[in-house]
Amino acid sequence: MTHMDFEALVALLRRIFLANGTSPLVADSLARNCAGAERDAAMSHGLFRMAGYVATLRSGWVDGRATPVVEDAGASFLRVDAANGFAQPALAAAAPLAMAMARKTGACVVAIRRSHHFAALWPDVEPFAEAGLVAIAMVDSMAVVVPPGARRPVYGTNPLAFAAPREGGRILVFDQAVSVLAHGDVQIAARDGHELPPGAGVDAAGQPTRDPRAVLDGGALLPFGGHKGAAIAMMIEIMAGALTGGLYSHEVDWSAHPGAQTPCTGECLILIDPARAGPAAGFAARVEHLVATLRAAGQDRMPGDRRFAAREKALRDGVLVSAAMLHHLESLMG
Ligand code: NDP
Ligand code: PYC
Repeated sequence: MTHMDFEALVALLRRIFLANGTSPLVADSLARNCAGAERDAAMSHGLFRMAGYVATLRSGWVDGRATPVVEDAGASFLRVDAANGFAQPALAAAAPLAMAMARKTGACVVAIRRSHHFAALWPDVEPFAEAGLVAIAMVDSMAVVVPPGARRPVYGTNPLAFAAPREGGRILVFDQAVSVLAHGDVQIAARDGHELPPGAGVDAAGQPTRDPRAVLDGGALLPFGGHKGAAIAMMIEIMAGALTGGLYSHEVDWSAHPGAQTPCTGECLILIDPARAGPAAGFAARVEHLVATLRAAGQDRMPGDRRFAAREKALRDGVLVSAAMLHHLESLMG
């Protein structure tokens, strides 16, 4: 195991993306995102994902040099055509205008279509909360989640991320898949020979299973909370796959591109300026009051706490990377 400086890790991943044909802008964006996930111990979307990015780029399914097009669709609505490229550079292209619109009108919807999202979603909301806005992001993915009573998967693992400013420059963030487990965690469990928790998935015959391979080989994941999680999955399909003009998870068809792993769907981001509801400092204080109440009631871990602690440690000591992973990353250069 080596402790790697975070910026050195970003630079290594950047070289891998460039070596596999992305533009410098896309390489910067994805390298920082993926290294950031590893730094934050968000392992399901950290270095483990690099092989999938590279296989997808090599398959021709995604355009690693796409130039997103930002379209002004109203006082509080931006449409973004990611042009079959990655979602993160598309969001970055829209972000300055989206923030200005949210500040001017109180809110802004950013509707991104034809976008590949293969990452954790918190990087898409955190910067906005750090800038004083409330941010909610939704992405649909690929059909691996079976709705209650259904015989086949229809929904994606559809993450939902929320971030709000707190006092003292801090933020409150959650980011969660709509399935009991992210698909990435099922792949990691299969790789490491671990069982899934009960109630996470079914096998190809629709029977409950704790075997990650059975879920991956024709089985499916289940939404968290039964029909309640399924309703959130449905909302995310509509917000990210319909409102944006993108695809639903069940419409993703990469069969002509062996090796492709990044779903090409849509992303919906909603920004709200809390200053419109009263002084911004008052909103942050209200969020802080809720956090204090939760802690006083006995909840000692807020969403985001674990990641922020991992981030602080990694920025101080370096990101822990195994020799085997470094070797693997080198092998992705060409
Ligand atoms: P987790 O279940 O690990 O965590 C979900 C949220 O709950 C996090 O904000 C986490 O905070 C928080 N949390 C976890 N345990 C506790 C606890 N005991 N008390 C309080 N809060 C807690 O995430 P998922 O497995 O659902 O998702 C993992 C990642 O996968 C996400 O980043 C998601 O965006 C990504 N994903 C991406 C997809 C895509 O299409 N791009 C599809 C599906 C998932 P903390 O992070 O601090 O632990
Ligand atoms: O982990 O579920 C997941 C996932 C799907 C697409 C990217 N990540």
